[in-house]
Amino acid sequence: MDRLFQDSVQRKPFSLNGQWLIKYDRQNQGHSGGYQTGRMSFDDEIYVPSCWNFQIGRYDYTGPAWYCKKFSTDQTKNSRFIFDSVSGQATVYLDGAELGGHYGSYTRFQFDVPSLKPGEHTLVVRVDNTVNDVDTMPLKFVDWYVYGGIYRPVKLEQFDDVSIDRIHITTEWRKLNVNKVTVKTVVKNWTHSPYSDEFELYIDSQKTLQQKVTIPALSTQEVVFELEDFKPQLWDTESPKLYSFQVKCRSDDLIERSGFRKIETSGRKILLNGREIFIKGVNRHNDNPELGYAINGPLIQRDMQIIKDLGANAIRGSHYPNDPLVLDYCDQMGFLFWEEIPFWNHPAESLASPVLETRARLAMREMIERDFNHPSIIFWSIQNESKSSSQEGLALFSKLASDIRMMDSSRLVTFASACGKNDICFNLVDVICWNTYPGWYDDDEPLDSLDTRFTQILLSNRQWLDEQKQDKPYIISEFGASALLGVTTFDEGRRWTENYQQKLLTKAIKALVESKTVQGFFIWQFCDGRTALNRKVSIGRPRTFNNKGLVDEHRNPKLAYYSVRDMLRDIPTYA
Ligand code: ADA
Repeated sequence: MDRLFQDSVQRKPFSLNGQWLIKYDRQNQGHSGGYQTGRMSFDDEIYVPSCWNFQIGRYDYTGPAWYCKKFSTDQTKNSRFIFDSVSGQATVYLDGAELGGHYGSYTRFQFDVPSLKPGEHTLVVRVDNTVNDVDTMPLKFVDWYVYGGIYRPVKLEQFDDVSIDRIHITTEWRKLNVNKVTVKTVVKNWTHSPYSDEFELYIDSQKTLQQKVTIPALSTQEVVFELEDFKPQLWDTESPKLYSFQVKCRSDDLIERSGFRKIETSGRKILLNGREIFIKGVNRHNDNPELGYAINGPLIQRDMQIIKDLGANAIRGSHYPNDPLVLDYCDQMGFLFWEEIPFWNHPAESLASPVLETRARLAMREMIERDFNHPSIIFWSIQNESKSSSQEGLALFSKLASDIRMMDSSRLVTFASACGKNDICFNLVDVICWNTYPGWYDDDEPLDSLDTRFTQILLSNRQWLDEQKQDKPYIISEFGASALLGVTTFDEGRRWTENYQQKLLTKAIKALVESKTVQGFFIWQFCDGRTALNRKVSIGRPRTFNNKGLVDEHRNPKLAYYSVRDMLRDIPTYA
């Protein structure tokens, strides 16, 4: 996995990025045609990581495609093939034999091959980004672009005898002080004999603890370090202090980076290290007009700088697990991050599907396992705008909420509701989040009095929450208006102009701050982004883009960007 820091000293990973061959398989003939061997004729070459939609003529391709890469190794070694993200259903074949499959477009998966023989190998991946109306994540009806392909890095790691597979750092607090830090690692012994070794923990390159451990043959075991006297400086938005944790033994090491902060609620307040915070956030798709989901490091860094400059302190990673690079930047730049699974506008019938349940719970587990150590993440979100007013929603979201709390009790649970006062799932969450679009999807009110209308909505929602005994923080997780870059006017009431968006957002933010009803907001959205091509979505989306960005898809600022920046910079993060 590409990170912003060195994640191992001893490992020499073998990158499988670069040129691959690709065969599109619209008729789904690959299995009967023996494509898993990689011996068919191909349509093209393709660079990995990338989205195939950027190949000429493939901009709208949805369905299966077969990727193939040949590579050579020179010694017999225990091998692990790691895929950071592949769209939809991936099935991986090595030298014609199936290694396994994985469903879920935005998380990491891997396959282990003990004692891989030296020589030339053929790696084939069948990638299928087909979506339907029932049990895919996301569904066919979605307001962003479901790109296809192998769009995050692929690599091969090789091990002699053991591999240190994961580090999870948990903190036990005594009031606002770190009482104990536990560094839990998972170690795999690949060999047929027990492995005994001294395992060492280094914090910021200082050897801190060590212990002798024996891992039984062919098994996986936890090695746990407990730090009773470690008193770290805390991480916060102003001073995002990070520490490096290296666990090493004779034949492997793994480095993680983390920080220490306490996030909790107290009545309606959200407290970071005991201080009440106000969230000034933007929603961001990890997308780019030339690269799609394969948006790279420099472009991600630039987005982060633009958002910092805007005066925001938080980012919602709408609507799927983000690239680990985004999270690394958030950690080191002091952003608060909301992460969610691609559960978007699923109707009640779909929420009852056992296949969807399995997929959603897997996505949640993989996201939390992968991103557990990022101090920037404060919210795990169950879903966006799915039917949380239905019994089907309540049943499934209850399971997801308890899955989250079982895996990680140190963060806040939420979801973005579009059901408003009909929602029956607010008991499941720590923070109530509500998407609302006054002045855009409802046109009851002239733009001039929109601040009054926005305030009325907020007050009435808060009052309703009080009646429901939901004494919890309340956040507006989406609001906004579309504007086409360059379309300006003297007539501010004209939709789609930069002026309308500017006025709507400034009035909304004023109401959000002055009404004192919310603990924060996330503007929809940071930048314009490509949306689905089907008529149902694109008919209301000029250029087939969701145009509600503060900047357009090339990150050129609209008028609203400057006005919002002036406002956000003046809103303090800490009360
Ligand atoms: C929804 C949804 C977003 C986007 C937005 C809009 O609330 O969560 O993904 O589609 O509406 O622009 O309408």
